[in-house]
Amino acid sequence: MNHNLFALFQSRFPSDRSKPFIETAGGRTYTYAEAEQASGRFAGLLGKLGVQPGDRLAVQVEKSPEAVFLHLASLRLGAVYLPLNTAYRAAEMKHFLSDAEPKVLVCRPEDEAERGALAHDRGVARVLSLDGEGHGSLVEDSAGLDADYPTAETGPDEIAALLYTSGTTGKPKGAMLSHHNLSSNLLTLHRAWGWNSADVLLHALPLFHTHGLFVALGCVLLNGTSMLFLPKFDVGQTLRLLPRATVFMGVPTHYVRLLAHSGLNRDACRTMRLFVSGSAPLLEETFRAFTQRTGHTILERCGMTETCMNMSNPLDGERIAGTVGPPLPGIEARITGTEGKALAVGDTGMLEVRGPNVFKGYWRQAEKTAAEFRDDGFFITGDLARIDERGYVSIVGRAGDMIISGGYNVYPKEVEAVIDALEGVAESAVVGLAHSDFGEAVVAVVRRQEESGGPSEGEIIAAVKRDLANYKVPKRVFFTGELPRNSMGKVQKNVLRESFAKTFSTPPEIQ
Ligand code: MCA
Repeated sequence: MNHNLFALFQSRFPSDRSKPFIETAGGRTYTYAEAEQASGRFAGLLGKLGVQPGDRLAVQVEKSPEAVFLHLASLRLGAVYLPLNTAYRAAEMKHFLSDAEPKVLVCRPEDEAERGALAHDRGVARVLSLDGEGHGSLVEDSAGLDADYPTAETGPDEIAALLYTSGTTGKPKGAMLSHHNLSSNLLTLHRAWGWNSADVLLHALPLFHTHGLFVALGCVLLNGTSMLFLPKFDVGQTLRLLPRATVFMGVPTHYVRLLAHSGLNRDACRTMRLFVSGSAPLLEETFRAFTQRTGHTILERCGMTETCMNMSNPLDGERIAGTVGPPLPGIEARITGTEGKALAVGDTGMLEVRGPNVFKGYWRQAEKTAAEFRDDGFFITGDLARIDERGYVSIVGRAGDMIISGGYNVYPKEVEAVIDALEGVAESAVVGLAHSDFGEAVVAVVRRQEESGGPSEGEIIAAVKRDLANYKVPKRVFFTGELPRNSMGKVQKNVLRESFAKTFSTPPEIQ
């Protein structure tokens, strides 16, 4: 049996390949035949460029149907797909390209010169381009190639994708996801969420993270049906297309913004059967407001880059606000205290999970991988949680200082390193403060070497904007003469969160 994820997807394509797969916001439709042929041609080109099974394929491109076909091509080749957030700046890309050592990089045409130089300096054999409209050397150079590319035979534990997730030390680590990690989890989700032949997904998520690339796109591919495909989330476009969809997946910010628009009502949701939320905690007020407004109860689930999905509220059964539901079938969850001892039902501690969905480890980081697994194979998620008597899991916090802003993980150390390197800055502490749109917003508290001298708030924000992805940039920078520390000398970020929460004004109401 070929465990290649593409082979599984292809086995579920409609026998009539002329069936629609993607309909873009502009109304253009791509069939399953086009997906099969384009991904075959792309695989043929990448193979000609020397991409072998196990080689990394780095991709930093705008969301487009061709980007989906490129992901399928990578799977067909048995290559390791490395999707990169389009907001990543050159400084971040240097790390990814040095660490992953991809054979080929596919980037936006406008980035080709700068990213191309970075890539060549790090031994990348070839740089191809792809823009949001489906043009670029990837498409041109593969145009005449044979579309019938034989899917590589892969074992279940071979790596299908490498997704970087920052670490508390600030340097992102590559999470290795195998073909079986993904196929087992997607088949579980497809069943658990009741996918059927009438389903149409409204896809408004980016394609460079688990939620949009595996959970949303993967369920559609397993279902062999179509999706309405937005280049990025837009409230108006979403409301326009909802009456033609049956399933929507989003982060809490999507739901907050939809609720802020008077166009969200029962009529707009008349064809919908399922709204899924994840990537960040859904506020109970958002959960309730959405039910009141639309009559639909959001299904909140929980996952990680390292595990894809772990828990989910039930499709049929009570969906409880503030919980992410019980573990999915085939996945075990437990709460542990110090030294990994299992705690009693209802107690709060570290959430650990075990199952076929749990990744193969961090790329070239054996020690960090070992540190995050127990001897019995449970993965230490870093989330603080409790499990109630019905088995429903509630995430109550995070062990580290990680901030989740609009569904993206932000690790304070990465931002603090940029600020601390600035002339005139003595030290900084980055925390997440409540934000009505993004859930949490990145905020920096800075102690300057001189009370009055040193960089201004605007200069600090500009400096971070230069080096890091836009969503990591502090929304505010506050100055202080002293950072609060505990007896061990560790900065007390909880104290900062309390003292600055009052001063951090929430943004003007969204439309
Ligand atoms: C954009 N901005 C943000 C964010 N996104 N600021 C903080 N947090 C964000 N997430 C800022 C930009 O820097 C810019 O500021 C301004 O907002 C407008 O940028 P734009 O790109 O237009 O923003 P947007 O279109 O409003 O995007 C907000 C968004 C987006 C739709 C919530 O962030 C998004 O699509 N989030 C989804 C993330 C996701 O897919 N997460 C799944 C990860 P300025 O103008 O000052 O530069 S997978 C995962 O978490 C696990 C595995 C799981 O369980 O799913």
